Amino acid sequence: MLPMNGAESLVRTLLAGGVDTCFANPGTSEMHFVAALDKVEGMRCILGMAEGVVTGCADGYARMAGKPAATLLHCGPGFANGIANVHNARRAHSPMVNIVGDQASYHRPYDAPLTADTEGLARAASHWVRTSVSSASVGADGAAAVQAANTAPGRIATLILPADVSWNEGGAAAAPLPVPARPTVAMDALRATAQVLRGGEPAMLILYGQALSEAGLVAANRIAHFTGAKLRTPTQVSRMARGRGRVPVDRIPYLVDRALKELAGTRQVILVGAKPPTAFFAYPGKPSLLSPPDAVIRVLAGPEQDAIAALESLADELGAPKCPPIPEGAIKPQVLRGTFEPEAFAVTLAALLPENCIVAEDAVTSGRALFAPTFNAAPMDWLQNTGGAIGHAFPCATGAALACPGRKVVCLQADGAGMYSLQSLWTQARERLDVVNVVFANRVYRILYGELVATGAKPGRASNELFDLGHPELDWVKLAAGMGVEATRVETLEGFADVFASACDRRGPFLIEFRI
Ligand SMILES: Cc1ncc(C[n+]2csc(CCOP(=O)(O)OP(=O)(O)O)c2C)c(N)n1
Repeated sequence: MLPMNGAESLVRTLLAGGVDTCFANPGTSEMHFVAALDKVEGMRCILGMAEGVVTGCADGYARMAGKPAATLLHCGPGFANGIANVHNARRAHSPMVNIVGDQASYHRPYDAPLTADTEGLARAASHWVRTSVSSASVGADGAAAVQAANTAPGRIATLILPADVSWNEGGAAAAPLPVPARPTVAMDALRATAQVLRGGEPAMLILYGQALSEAGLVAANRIAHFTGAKLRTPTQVSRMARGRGRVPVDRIPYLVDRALKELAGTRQVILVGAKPPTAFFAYPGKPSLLSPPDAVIRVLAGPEQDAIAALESLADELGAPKCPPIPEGAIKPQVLRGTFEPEAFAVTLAALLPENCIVAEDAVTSGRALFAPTFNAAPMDWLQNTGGAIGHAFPCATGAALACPGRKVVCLQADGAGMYSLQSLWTQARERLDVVNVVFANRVYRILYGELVATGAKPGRASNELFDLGHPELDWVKLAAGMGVEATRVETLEGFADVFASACDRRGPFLIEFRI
């Protein structure tokens, strides 16, 4: 093989490891990596016009492709700009390989303007961080990064690439490193959980990650049907198989009082890839933990373990029937009329979602009622903002569309949150992605009024100014048009139904501003 520089060895290593998509926003320190992308065939490169778009796309891509994309980011500040959606990806257990170009090693002591504590920033958001020290080792570093990202349950790997390490000759592409299999759940843990369920105390299984795949849900349904245990998801799911024919599992409500009510009386909480049920925030006088203080919390499967096998083995251990009926959701999808109201919108959307679509949702208060009414929608996959850093649905939908070119993507985005990453629309237009974006334009940070009251305060002049998005009004039709995405405004559910149905019938990105 001809001699190659560090950057080329890294691109070849990534490709050998199955990483063939790179979301990027490069700068000078990444020029040799970009030149290597020009030279080596096979890496799909997608420009994101803000780092939060780049990292949010990589998250959406990973959730749907089941493998990492690479990101290409510029120095400490570029990585820092992308951290919020790296954080969301981390909470979703999405695998991700961040390549962060940085100052040449000998240039660092001069403290040039973009010099920053890149490693420190990377460490704050990544499971695995390494700075490559020589061209000869970059290939091996890249292979280790891919291995780390692919290690269950899915990890954030960040490789910092000083410019001279990138451009110096002596690079050697590395073969993929083996990825450890998901550890299985020990028989003792299965038997102990079966014992608890046989005891008949009110139990709740909280399912996350793998457990929310179709196979995981089917196994969980066997257990629930046989023992009477309730099934729930955390408030936000990374990816869940939903719709007709799928096991209808509701989520733990966001509002603490409602969540406490849901979990009241539960004596046994069984975690399957999930964390203990915890409120998003502490509020004066309210508990952090949502399960009753006298409930016992047990782990059936940790996030990195094989949750599907654990659920299946537990169902077998209990002697649960193989194919119990799958419960049906209670609410019938239908197009309703009138102005926006969260539940009526959900019932209407359920009637319209295309078969096998992907829904990316960061709809905040407008999305609170979406789960139960969409149990009887067409079968689809549902992705949510798992880390609570808002501005996630636009880029997540964009990355998901790149991962699954044959599937319609429906993006449900609150307007305030949407302003964090609206540049994703430009990427959707540029890549001609099949995404129908719905923006809930209430022109206010509505949720923050509820949070203000929940913390014991009252709205006043400052809060009204800080939560208002209406002066000037955002015009989403013009914002979308300015980025090459066709858009329409609707003000009623029936108007929405018409436009949404025709947007789903055509290909390419579209945006619907739903005025609330
Ligand atoms: C990165 C980040 N910044 C700020 C917040 C705090 N925050 C949570 S919700 C919200 C406003 C959401 O408003 P909008 O998206 O318009 O939805 P609505 O409440 O109107 O439904 C803000 C600012 C956050 N969660 N994440």
